Amino acid sequence: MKTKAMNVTEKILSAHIVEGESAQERELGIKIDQTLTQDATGTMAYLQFESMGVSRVKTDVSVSYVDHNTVQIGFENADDHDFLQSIAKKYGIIYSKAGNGICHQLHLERFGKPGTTLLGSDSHTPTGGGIGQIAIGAGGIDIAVAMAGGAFHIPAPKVRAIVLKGKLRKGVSAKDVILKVLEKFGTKGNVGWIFEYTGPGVKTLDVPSRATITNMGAELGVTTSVFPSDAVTKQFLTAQGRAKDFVEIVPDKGAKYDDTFTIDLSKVEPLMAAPHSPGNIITVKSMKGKKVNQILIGSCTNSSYRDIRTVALYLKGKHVADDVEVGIACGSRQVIEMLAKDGSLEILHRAGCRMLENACGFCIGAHMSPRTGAISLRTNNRNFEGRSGTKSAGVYLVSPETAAASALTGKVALPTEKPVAAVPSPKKFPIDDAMFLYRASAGKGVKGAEIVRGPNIAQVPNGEKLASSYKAVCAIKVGDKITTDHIMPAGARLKFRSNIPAYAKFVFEPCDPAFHDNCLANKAAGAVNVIVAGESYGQGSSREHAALCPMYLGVKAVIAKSIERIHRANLINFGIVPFEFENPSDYEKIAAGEKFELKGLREAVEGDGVLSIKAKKGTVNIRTRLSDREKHLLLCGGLLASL
Ligand code: MIC
Ligand code: SF4
Repeated sequence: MKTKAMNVTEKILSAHIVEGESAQERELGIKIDQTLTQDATGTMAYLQFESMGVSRVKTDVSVSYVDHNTVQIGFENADDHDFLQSIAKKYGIIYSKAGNGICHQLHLERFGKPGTTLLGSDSHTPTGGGIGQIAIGAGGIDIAVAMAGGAFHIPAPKVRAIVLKGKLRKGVSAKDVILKVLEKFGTKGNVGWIFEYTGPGVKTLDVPSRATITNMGAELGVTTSVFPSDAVTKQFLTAQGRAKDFVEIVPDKGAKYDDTFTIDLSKVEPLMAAPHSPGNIITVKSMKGKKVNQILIGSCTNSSYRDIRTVALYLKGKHVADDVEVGIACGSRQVIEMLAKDGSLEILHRAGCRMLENACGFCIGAHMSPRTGAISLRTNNRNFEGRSGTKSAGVYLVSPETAAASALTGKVALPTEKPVAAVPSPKKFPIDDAMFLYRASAGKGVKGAEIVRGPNIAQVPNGEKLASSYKAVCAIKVGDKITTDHIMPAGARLKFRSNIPAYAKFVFEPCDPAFHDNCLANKAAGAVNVIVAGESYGQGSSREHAALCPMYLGVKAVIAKSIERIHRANLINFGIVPFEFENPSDYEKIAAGEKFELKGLREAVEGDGVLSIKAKKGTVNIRTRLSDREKHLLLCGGLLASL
C-alpha cells in the first residue's frame, strides 16, 4: 500500500496526536515529550502543577531554567529561585541554576531532540525547531498539564513551506532571513500556521542559524516553525556529545504544503526591524550613517558561539566608537567557555564591550535601559515601545554582523562592506552540565523534599463558574497590535510574577495606569470588566499573567477584532471569554467606560458563541469560536477550576 508523502510537520505531529484525528478537526491534542519553563513564568506553572496533586513529572524531560529575573534587587527574585529549585528536586525536574544561561540556547545545546515535541512557558520555545523539534510556546498552566501527562491542544495547523535556495552572502545571516520572512508575512494574521523551512538552501545553515530563524518565528504569531533534521543536525548533536539523539526527519518526495514561499538566500540583504514592531522591516542601507547610542548583542535569538565569535572577528584589534555603549550577553556557559578558549573574550573586552550576564537581561528591560531618546541597535527579537525600559528610545532589531559593524563607527553600518570569514561549526563543544541540578533524580523526584516558600510566593487565584448574565463595563478600549508587554509589563515589574495581587496593580500600566483601581471599583459595584481591542490583541510573550491578573481584577470578556493564539488560549485557561467582532467596524460603537449587559453569556458559550450587546451607538454582534474542551473550561471558570 502506498503511504501518503509527508512533510516534516506531519511526520512529527502524526506520531504525537492523541485527540482529534485529521486536519479537518478544529483542534488537535498532542502528546508532549519535553517541557521547559523559565523563572518568570515558571513559579506560577509549578504552583499550578502542585495544585494538581501529581507526585512527579510524567514527561521524558522537564527542565526549569532561571534566566529572566537574575538581577536581584530585593528579596523577591531570590525567593523565587529557591522555590523553583525545591520544586524541581521534589517532582523530578532538572533545575538550571541562574548563571547557566538562557533557556532556549541551553535547551538546544543539551536536551532538544529531533522528532520530539517540546512545550515551553515562553513564546520563543520554537527555537527547538532549529533542531527538528515541534517546539511550542504556551501559558504556564498548559505546561503544568503537560508535566502531569496531559495532552496539549493546538489549532489543526496549516503548513507553509518556506523554500530556501542559494547561499547567504558574507555579512548577511539568519537574522536577516527571519526579518525577510517578517517583511513578507508581518506580525498578524498567521495564527494557526506552522512554517516549515525546506529546499536546497537549508543545508547551508548551521543549527544556531536555523534556531535564530525558528526563534523569531514567534514574532509572526505562528504556532511554531521547524527545520528538517539532517546531516547538519547530526553534526551539531555529535559535537554536543549527543549523537544518539539524532534521527533523520526530512520531507518525503512529493510532500504537500498549504502554501509555499521561496527565498533566494543569495539575494537577502541586511535588514532591520524599526521601532516599535518586529514587523517594521527596512533595509540597513536605508539607515546607513545614522548615529547610534547603544548596541546590545545577545538574547535567545543571537547568543550562540557562532554569533558572538562573528562579532569578535569584526571587532578584532579595534575599539568601539567613543560615544556608543556596547554590551554583550552570551547564551550559555558553553558559549563563554569557547570564547575564552579561542581568545574572543579578550578581543571583546579590549574592544571596550561591557560583558553582561548570560541571561535575558537587556532583552526584557531588566537592565541596560538606554538614555532618553536613544537609538539602540539590538540583536534580540522584540522592540515593542517601552520594553527596553525607556519609552522614548527607538530600538532597531539587527543581526550580530550589523551590530558589530555599527559598534566600530557608532553609526549604522553595512556589515557587507567589510565582512569577516564565516565561523565554522565546532567539531566538539566543551560539555559541562554541572549547573543542571537533579539529573540523577530526573523524572523520579526526591520523596519528602521540602518546598521552600518565601513571602513573595503567593497563592494562585482561581476562577468562578460562568454565570448566565453580567452587568459589564468597558474598562479599557485599546487599539491594534496590543502586546502582552502593554497588558502586563515586565522589566522593573517582573519581580512580582509570583504574587498576583501585587503584580495585578500594573495591568495596562503603559496604556492606563488607573485600570487596576477602576476594575476593582467596578467589581465592588457588582459589574464585570470587559476589554475592547483592535487587531491582533495579545501579541508577543506567552505570559499567562496577561490573563491571570485581569481575571483577578474581574475581567470576564475580551472583545477584539482578532486575538493571537497563545494569549487566546491563556484567556480561556483563566475563564475570560475571547470574543471577536462579527463586523470589525462595530469596534467604534463601544466607548471606554460604557456600561452594558452581557445577557446570556453562559448560553452563548454553551451554544454557537454568538452574543449581542446593546451599546449606546447601536447593537454590537460578537462571536467566539470554541472547541468542546474550551467551552468546558470557560463554563467552569478556567482550567484550574475545571480540575
Ligand atoms: C519575552 O520575551 O517577552 C519573555 C519575557 O521571554 C516572555 C515570557 C515572560 O513574559 O515571562 C515570552 O516570550 O513568552
Ligand atoms: Fe529571554 Fe528575551 Fe528570549 Fe524572552 S526573548 S526568552 S526575555 S532572551
